[in-house]
Amino acid sequence: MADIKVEDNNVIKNHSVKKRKLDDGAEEKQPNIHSTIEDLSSFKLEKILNNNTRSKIVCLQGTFSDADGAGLVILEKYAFEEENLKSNSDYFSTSSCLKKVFHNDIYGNYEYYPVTQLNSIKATIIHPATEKHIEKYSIQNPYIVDETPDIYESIVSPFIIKEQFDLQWVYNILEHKSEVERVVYEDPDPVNGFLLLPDLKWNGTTLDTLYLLAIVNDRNIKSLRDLQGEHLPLLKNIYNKGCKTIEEKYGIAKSQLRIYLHYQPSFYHLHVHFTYLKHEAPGILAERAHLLSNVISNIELVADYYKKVTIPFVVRETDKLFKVLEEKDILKKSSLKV
Ligand code: M7G
Repeated sequence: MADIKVEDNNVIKNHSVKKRKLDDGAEEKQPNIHSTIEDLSSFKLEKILNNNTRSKIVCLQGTFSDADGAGLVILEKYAFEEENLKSNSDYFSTSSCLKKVFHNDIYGNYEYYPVTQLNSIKATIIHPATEKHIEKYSIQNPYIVDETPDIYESIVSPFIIKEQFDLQWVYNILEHKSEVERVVYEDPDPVNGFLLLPDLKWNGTTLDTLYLLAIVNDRNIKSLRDLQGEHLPLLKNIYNKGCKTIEEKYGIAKSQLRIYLHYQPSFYHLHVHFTYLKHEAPGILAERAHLLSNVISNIELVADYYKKVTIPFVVRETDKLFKVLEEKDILKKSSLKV
């Protein structure tokens, strides 16, 4: 039984994340709330982990009265769908309601309540949430680490192997056990094949916020660091077939796509992000996103490029890795001689 310590102002609460031992010694995962939850009335809020007023996302930590373990509820206001606006439908119907706040000469301020179906909020629920999930969704100070191959091999790689997020959701997708109907393309080749589907962050319909994920079939590639010459056919396959599928299905040309890998990723099974260039998706900043075309080009130039270079990445104060790097004095040192 592992304990998750949840700091709620001055109160520390312990949530049990029970893992029952099965006869063969394997651990059975604690049941989650997803098969029973119908509304959020059972959610007891304990802490607001992050409230981003710009992206209009709030991350809430709490518990569900009918289930054990900590839960995270992430609420996000949707972007406007141009198609809905253009169709002139419900936005401008008499079923909507306009309340005047004030007006002054030609300027008026109103609160507008469109019909319910235009008013939905995206809700992502993670249950049972681990300490690492709570860290990931909490607001924290970021720090840049210049990760040399040596720092990767001696500190980061062993840490990742020990502490990484569970990849069960990835394997469920690859084994056609989850999100089967969401898959938009599949190349079953075990070496160069992948699956393309809408990312968890995307509802799959609002083109303005298009976000798909290509997940490779090969289970041995953890991240950008592992990529080398032999992976070029895989990377080019993802680039070409991913773009072709998105153009055919969503009408968005490859010149309008931002195609990238994260370093460090949260999940260490190689995947590539496809987002609409117009959409400022989370995680597109220079310190984390590596454009796929750039990655391909670097490897074409030097086959083991990513084994040799320093790759900066961001670590946050409450990440366990932050403490490890701090203890080894890595955060103070810059690997670059300037
Ligand atoms: P990442 O670069 O490892 O880390 O990307 P990030 O989450 O910090 O960006 C993993 C991507 O997988 C993210 O874009 C997630 O939104 C997405 N993702 C995570 N989960 C648990 C799921 C899932 O269950 N289904 C789908 N379709 N996407 C997911």
